[in-house]
Amino acid sequence: MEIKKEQVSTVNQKNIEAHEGSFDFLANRLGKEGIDVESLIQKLANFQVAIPSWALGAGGTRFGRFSFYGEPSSLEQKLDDVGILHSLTQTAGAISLHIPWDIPTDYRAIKERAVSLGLKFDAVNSNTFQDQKKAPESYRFGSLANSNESIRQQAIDHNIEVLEIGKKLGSKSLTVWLADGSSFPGQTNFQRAFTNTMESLKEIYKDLPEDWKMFIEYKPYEPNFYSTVIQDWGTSHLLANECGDKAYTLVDLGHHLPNTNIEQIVATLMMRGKLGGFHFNDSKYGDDDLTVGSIKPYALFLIFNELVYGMENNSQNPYPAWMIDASHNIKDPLEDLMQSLEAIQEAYAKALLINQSELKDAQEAHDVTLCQEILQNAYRTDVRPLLQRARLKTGGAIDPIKTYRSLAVRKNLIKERGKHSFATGL
Ligand SMILES: [Mn+2]
Repeated sequence: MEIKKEQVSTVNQKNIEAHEGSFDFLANRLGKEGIDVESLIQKLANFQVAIPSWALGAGGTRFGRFSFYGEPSSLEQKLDDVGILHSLTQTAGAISLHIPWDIPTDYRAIKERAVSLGLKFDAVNSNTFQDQKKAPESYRFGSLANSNESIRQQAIDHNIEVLEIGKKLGSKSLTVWLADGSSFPGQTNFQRAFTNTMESLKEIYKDLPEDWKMFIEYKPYEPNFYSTVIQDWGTSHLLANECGDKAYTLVDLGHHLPNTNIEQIVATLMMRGKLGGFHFNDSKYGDDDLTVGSIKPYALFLIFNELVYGMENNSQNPYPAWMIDASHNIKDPLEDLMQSLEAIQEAYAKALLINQSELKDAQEAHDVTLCQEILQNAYRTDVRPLLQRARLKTGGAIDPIKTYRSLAVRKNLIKERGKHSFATGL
């Protein structure tokens, strides 16, 4: 199913009056505060977030999985789903594939389909956290960190194969997340596991094309519960430095222990030019993979404050790769992703409202109260009319979820694909 521009604009007509009223009110206020509303809207319109192929079906937990009807069961259908998201939000202009779940059979056809839907191929993701059918070696006790050389080699070869697939699709980055670690004290030698991981990553890095980046993701626990080899941003940063200029740290919001100051990590990495990518999700306890902004929207805003600051002041840091990394158990995955995109854009827009020079003056005057006022004035502004205007400008929906529902998209997908279609993945 494809959504046509005319369908979106027909629904928009019903909501245009309300939008214009709220937009004019806000634009007037922001204009008086000296904010260039047009350039802010352009920044929002330019901001694109990659959708991972694995978020399009219903996710599961270790207790089971409840299928969501009309799921995409092929790579083509996954592209179509991201196309639906993009046509409504104009913010989801890229897809991130997971290998081996999404190996194309016909590269040319897949590329043509992506172009016709206005989508690019973002980072490709390798998978050495589960065993593949017919693979001679098992990753039960680790992959790139494994003490067994032939297991490490199998994992290195897999990553190189992922690079080859990505090259054929026009992707420009590889994300490596490892489940490697230990569940019991004494199970592994920390130093040898780190060294093995470093040497393995260097082997993969040798095959990285000149114009590619390698993102090294970290996570403190799960599926291993005593230690993980790449447990935190510092370890990832060490490894990225060892590999070279094209290797970066990737921050996943859910991969931190409770109350970690993630915005400070972002600031440090950008200052060092080493923040490569960002995975959005939200959590209450651990790596909960909940909808972005559903639990801690203020923390997300504070992170965006540092991202905006870094994008404006740290030319040594490349433009980060943005991706949603979430898994939805009980909501329609497409609705959930639209909520995530909205929350990301909202946090970004609010961060753009912060008057950085006023904040700097207040910081230097040690006026703590004013510093907080400046941040919270921006945070408390309802920026949704700006997001709506950015979408209108690019042919998206004023209200993506309402439009999705009024076009009965899920019903049409079920009709097309059947009730029990199943998305490949975990
Ligand atoms: Mn992630």
